[in-house]
Amino acid sequence: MAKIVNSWNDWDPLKRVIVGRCDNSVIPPEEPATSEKVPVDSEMRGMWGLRPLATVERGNECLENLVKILEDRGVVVDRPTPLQWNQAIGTPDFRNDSMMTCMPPRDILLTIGSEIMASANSFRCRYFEYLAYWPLMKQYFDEDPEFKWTQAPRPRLTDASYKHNYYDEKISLEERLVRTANKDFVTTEVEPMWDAADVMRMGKDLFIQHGLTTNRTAMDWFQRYYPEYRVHAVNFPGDPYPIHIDATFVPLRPGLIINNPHRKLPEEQRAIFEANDWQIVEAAQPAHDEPPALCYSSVWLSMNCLVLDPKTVIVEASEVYQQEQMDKLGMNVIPCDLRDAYPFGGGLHCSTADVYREGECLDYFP
Ligand code: DAV
Repeated sequence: MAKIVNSWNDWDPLKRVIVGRCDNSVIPPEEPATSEKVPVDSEMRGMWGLRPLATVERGNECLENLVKILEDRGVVVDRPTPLQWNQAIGTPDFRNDSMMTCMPPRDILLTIGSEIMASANSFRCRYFEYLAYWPLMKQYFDEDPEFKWTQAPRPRLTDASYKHNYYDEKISLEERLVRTANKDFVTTEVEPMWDAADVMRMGKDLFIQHGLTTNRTAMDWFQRYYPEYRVHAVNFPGDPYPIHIDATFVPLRPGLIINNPHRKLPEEQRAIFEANDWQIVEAAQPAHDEPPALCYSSVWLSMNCLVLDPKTVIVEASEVYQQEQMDKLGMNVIPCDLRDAYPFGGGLHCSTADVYREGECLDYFP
């Protein structure tokens, strides 16, 4: 029996990875937490239902491009088993008219060492998304005697989990930014809620973004669950829609991070990096003025790259400025045409979840 699951950070040599699938993807109906992150002027506001088939096929084609690049380099690629996402769901606490997708895996699965934990997402439409990964989890469990198959405490997601009327179409961008700066988000603190893509893993240290998808109670929960790690809450006041750390603060190798210039890490939170001689570089400008159609994310998916090892990174093919910057930073850049997968939930990092990277748990901030 072999070791299948092992990953402590986002840069050690990647050997095995999960890549999402777009099949049956749905634009979910509005619910307390989701309207927060659909910009007011988005064409997606008020619409929901199965995504057009042609876009699903094209999204899947993009993911196949990524799979091919990975497999050509000897990385083992696993794929989830999509459900019929356009089904209504219910628990004792809520009903929702539909689920969403199994893109992107990065939001759902958190790999720390030999453990993969399914997250505690705050969106009701994502409550059962983990099921798409259960066949893989069972396989890892059967084949790797050290694999820890874990599910974080499931949030109830009753109405008490959200601030109602937090969102009002009339609030201006400035007002949103004031709220972000004050760490006033749509979720309450009645239970831990978190998306795995808000967690940046760096060996002994976990940097977790407090924002629309992850609350303070989740940070407490992490620190108690992993007493041997240091949990750091980080936030990025310049982001009016703060969800997920991976288009904001992205490590390329030990000692080097790119930071979204509109979402700078506050001075006091930079101290730990500076004290340990880490360089925080402003990420290059995105090549696009707008995200593709029917996309939740911002143009900053430009920096949502997949690091294959400390010298090699996959960057979206049209993101020429980001590629150029990576090159100057000493990385070998592999372009991958993936932009038409963005509407399904994200870029190269989002679309994947770590299974195995060589290496061990190190202390980068002694
Ligand atoms: O910039 O819209 C996208 C992150 C997706 N995982 C953004 C964040």
